[in-house]
Amino acid sequence: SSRPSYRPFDASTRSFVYGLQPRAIQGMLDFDYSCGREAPSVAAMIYPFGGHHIQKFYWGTKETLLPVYTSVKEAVEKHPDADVVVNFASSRSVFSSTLEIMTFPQIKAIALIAEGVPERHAREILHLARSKNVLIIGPATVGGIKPGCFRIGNSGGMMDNIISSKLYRPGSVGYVSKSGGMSNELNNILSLVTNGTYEGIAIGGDRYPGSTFIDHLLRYEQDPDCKMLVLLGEVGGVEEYRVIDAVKKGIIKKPIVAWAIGTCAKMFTTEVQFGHAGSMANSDLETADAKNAAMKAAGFVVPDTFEDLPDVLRDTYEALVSQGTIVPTEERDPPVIPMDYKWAQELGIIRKPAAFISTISDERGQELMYAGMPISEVFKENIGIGGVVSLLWFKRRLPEYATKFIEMVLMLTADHGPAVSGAMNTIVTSRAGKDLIASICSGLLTIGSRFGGALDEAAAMFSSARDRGLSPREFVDEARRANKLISGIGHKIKSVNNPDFRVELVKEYVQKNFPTHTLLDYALAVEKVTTAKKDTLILNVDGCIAVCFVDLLRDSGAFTREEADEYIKIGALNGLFVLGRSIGFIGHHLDQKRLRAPLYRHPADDIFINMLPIAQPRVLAKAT
Ligand code: Q5B
Repeated sequence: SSRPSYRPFDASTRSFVYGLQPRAIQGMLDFDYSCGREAPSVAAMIYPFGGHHIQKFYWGTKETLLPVYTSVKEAVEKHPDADVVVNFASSRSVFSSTLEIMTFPQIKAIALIAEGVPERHAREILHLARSKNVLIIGPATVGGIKPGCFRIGNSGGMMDNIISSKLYRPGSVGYVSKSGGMSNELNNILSLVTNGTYEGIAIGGDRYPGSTFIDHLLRYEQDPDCKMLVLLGEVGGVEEYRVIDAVKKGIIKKPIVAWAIGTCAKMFTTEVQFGHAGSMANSDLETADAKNAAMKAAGFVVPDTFEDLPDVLRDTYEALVSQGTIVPTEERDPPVIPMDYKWAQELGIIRKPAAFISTISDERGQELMYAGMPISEVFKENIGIGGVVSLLWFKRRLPEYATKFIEMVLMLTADHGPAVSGAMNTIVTSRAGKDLIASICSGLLTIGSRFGGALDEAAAMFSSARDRGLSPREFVDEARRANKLISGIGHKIKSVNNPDFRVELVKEYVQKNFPTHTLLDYALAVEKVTTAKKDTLILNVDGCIAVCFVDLLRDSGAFTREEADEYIKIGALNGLFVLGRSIGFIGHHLDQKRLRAPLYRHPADDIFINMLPIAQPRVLAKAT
């Protein structure tokens, strides 16, 4: 890479993220976008499991795709411009993955996010990284941030925090701290009292971090764009003394503001271990007070208390401005970062018209609801399948005689033997090796105006005729004149002498239980006329159910007249036959599978095949 070694990250840094971390990657891409970067800082993900694939991310308001490779080797070969790895591998696999990553000289910096990495592993990584000149940040860290350029993983917090701390553009202050949380605090303070962060690294709280305070401060010292240094140390360890040494030797010359956290440790009577593995004083030298005093003595700007830190930062910064070392640039407007739709919706700040409306059921709450009735109530009240149909089809409870009627219809339309056209198709499809859904769909698709699907039209024809005041004979004559079969009349095998018992059962139930059955009576009068002509022209099962359902819709008191008419128009009644007969079709499919029935081929001698001679084309006389 063309970057100087003191500047491992810039606005063209490209990285790999090791591990599947879509949220962190989206955070990095949102940061990049806010900085006005031309290309995302993440080139690809590396994840050894689950195979090659691509994942989709937002790039501003648009979307972009990132590849997921299963090996570091492939990622490195495909993206020679990427020289940083943000390694999210767990404490168990971080050691082996980092050793593997370091076999590729293309990689110049690795951030190790995992906590709980064994110290022996951390030291080995550190040792190898030194020999290979690889910068290691971590383990046990959020990483760091280079405003306007590059964000390691989740560093800097949520996007609103990044914007309010002005991390979308570089400032002049380079800091190094142990903790990611304190880094966020520093970013905030620096944005308020200086022109902001130039680069901030959280080295992590372990005893053996891959890089320490001095490594980063020496980089900042060399970097001409970094004008002021901040060291946020803490109780435990002696790393601050290495910085003191460098200042004393004149290796670090830039103004350095410093504070060691943990001065309160002296208020405890025993040794205190703070949140970090390394934050415990093992000698007087390692106390925060000793470090603050030594840093002050060496010429660092050390406030009296942590609360005074913003003041000394401001003073130091303003002195650099008045010297002309820092020339504040004009502030640009904070970038507008598109908010995730889901998040904005959760905050209640956007709305959009729904593409679908649904009014019958809802599974989003604690309990599934059918038309407002919790599923537990459905069982407590024992409303049966008829009750469930009335809720989901008609969005209301129907009187018991009506729900029992629905159940009766489902029971007596459930099947009518294997010879009916729908069952035949189910059987033939099943024997062709198809599955249950394909087989029953084949049967269901046969239901139509001639077979099983005559209910809606029967309801419409009979009620229209009756409503128009036609006598049964006038109705039959009108249909004949119009050359129209009356839906609900006629049967292939049932007749006056071979009555359909299903029809008898329906008639008996309705005459006994319905408050009125005027359309049934009308249909029976029509049947008298049609059967006088031919004894198979009976009121069939479709017709009988249809006219009875019209009586129910119109006279049960549960529907308005408009609703009753609408249900006929939108095909609710055929739904009864479809639902009922599905039971039988499923039975036929299972039956064929159980019987291991082979592929069916219809015997050719049962088909009259006659190839009519092809008409000879007339030879047209050639125009001369
Ligand atoms: N003619 C059902 O026909 C069938 C007439 C009519 C006036 C009529 C036929 C029809 C209307 C549709 C209907 C539901 C195709 C039937 C069902 C479920 C099932 C099935 C199962 C199960 C029977 C002979 C003569 C001709 C016709 C005249 C016939 N129908 N006139 N109105 N509706 N009905 N479908 O026996 O003068 O001789 O030329 O389409 O309601 O599907 O079990 O199988 O549970 O699975 O083949 O019960 O009626 O009679 O067409 O030879 O006609 O009667 O004009 O007169 P067929 P065709 P003409 S229940």
